[in-house]
Amino acid sequence: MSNPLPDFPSVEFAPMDGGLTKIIASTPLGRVSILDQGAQILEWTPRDSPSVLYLSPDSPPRPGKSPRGGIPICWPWFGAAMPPLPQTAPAHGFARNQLWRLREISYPASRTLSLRFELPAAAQPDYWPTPVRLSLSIQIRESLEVELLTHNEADLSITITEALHTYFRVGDVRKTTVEGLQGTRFIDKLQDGTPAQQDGSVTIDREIDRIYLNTPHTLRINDPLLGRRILIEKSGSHSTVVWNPWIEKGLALGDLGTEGYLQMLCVESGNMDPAGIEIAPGDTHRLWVRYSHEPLLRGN
Ligand code: TA6
Repeated sequence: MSNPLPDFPSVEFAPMDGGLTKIIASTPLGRVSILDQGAQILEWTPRDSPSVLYLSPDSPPRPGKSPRGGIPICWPWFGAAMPPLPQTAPAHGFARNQLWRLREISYPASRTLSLRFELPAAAQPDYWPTPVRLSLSIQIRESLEVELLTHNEADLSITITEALHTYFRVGDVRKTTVEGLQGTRFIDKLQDGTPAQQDGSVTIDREIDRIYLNTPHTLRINDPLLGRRILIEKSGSHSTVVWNPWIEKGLALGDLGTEGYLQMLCVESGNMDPAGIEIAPGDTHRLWVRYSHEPLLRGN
């Protein structure tokens, strides 16, 4: 590791172009960097493993545009903005393009660090006036825990769709598999939303863009090239997206280089089923994910 981990948790603030700030949280167990815009986790490098998240070198942080990689937050809608939202409303919601505030740094246990960010109410655009409190908590241990809380302060129910749009770094996506989705139904966004069923593990040999429904359970990403298995445990998430743009779409994105698609795989946890999640007045919806990693031994 170029920059060795400290003996004690520490937090540094690095100014970025466009007045943005990168928060670098280091502990003896790993390092996480977070952009204040979107409270977007950019990198997570555990003590004994290469970076677990993919971050495109061709997508530097810019005001109002989330970098391609890390864990962008899709909220309060997933995918394209649908009427009655204005056509100018951004894909995947506005939360990832707004400046969040770092509200709390705590050390819940030795060698552990926790940070909590809040989206200021003023950051909510006029076309989405609903009084809601949105916060993101990040806990760094051997694993990385991410919790997105949506507290409905309105006196009416609200319905949202949401995702932690996580880009994982893989050795070669063509040799990577996703386990835990076998037998589940999915919406294939590349086949006009045609419903289908997953047969066996998910393998990637072309563009893939699927919303797997009723998938609250733990998933595993097997990466034989990096000799690593990534585990995704979650709660408050009913659906999972698996996405890789492959060659053509990867080039068309313009910020993934020519071969970036080979080193990334999005396995997104959230509630992307178009029906969404309904939150009653005064209630809080909790989306929680724990990412961890373990060696992938040959044959297992
Ligand atoms: O989650 C998959 C997806 O909805 C794809 O359809 C593609 O649009 C991807 O998100 C990237 O979205 P972004 O707005 O970050 O470029």
